[in-house]
Amino acid sequence: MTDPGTPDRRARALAALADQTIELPSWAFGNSGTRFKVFGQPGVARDPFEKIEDAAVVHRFTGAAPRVSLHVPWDLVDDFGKLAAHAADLGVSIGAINSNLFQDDDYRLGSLTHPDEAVRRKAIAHHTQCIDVMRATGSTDLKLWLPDGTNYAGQDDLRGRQDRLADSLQQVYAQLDPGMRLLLEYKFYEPYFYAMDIPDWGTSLLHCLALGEQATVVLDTGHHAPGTNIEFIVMQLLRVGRLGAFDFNSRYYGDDDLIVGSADPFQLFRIMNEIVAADALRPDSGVNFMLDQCHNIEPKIPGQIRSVMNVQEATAKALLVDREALAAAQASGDVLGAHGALTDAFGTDVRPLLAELRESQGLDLDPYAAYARSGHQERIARERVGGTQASWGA
Ligand code: LRH
Ligand code: MN
Repeated sequence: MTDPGTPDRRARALAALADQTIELPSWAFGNSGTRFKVFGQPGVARDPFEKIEDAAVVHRFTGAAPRVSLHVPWDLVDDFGKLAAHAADLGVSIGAINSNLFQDDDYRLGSLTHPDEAVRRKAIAHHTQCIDVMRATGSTDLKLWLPDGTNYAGQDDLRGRQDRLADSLQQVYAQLDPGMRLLLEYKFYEPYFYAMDIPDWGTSLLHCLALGEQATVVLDTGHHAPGTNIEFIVMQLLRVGRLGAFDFNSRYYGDDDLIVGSADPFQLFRIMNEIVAADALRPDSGVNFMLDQCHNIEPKIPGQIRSVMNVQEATAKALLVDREALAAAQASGDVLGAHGALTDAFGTDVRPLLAELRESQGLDLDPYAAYARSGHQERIARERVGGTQASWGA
């Protein structure tokens, strides 16, 4: 049993954890569900301003969530400068701007891949709008999940769609200002079931390499076939310098968008272990750690607080891996010794270390419990009456 908690390793872990930031998705604060039902809940945000207020509450209790990503058109407002100022007043900032190509009838047979040039032009123009929002909010990340795909073999020419996609992406990429990035997200199935046009990391990477340095891959942890070794993909994308961001969540079967680490905490640990091993936790590593979740049945703000805490816990365990012992065991072919170096760290209770971090930041040692005691949830349930609750898709 290696001792993962040497004073020196704990000190380095505390320093790295103090710099860790996790970006929250605005849509996590709206109602969400499945095709069967979208449930309402008391106190849910009714507009982007209230979504940002909720995100700022998560940051106030965790100290680790200073950015909120927006989704266009779900978060459309008349004045994005005003929204960004509202965020700044609350101690947070606007993060990635997400485009939306998955709720328009014109995109039934595709958007950036559509056979009809006019439809592709419309989808490209949507990104022009998103880039204008970025200029107004000071955002640097344009996040593009491509929902395009086909449902039946032969429905369309797979190669033709790739060629049209490459051309459309080039036209979007050409509009980026220096310092801006295109984050290209893949997904292996849904909303199409025969072929998605960007189904995997390799396809996203190929398009990013063709576009240029400002194009990187988004890895959504819910977008892989069951059993996929996601940390291998993390390692490979870091190795080629093209891991731009994570969309953290967890799943049992499909793209369930559940609380990160709730379904498979060991997988989240293995992912963060590759991040730490590649020294990619640094704020300037270029990896944007974002959540992409839906709290269908549980309260939104506590759900996001628990999510941030889960990422911090997995990160703390990864930072406590005895890397010298691991490297020595790997070099000497000590299979179980090497595996043990990871499982020892994973088995470490890091809550005292995180309590120490929060104490040093003037935060409550247990943000989740502190929020429950704060009465904030009851207050917004009382105050937010009338109007229409924000909802996935509305
Ligand atoms: C697609 C996705 C994408 C977002 C959406 C909210 O499944 O992961 O990142 O646009 O969820
Ligand atoms: Mn996602």
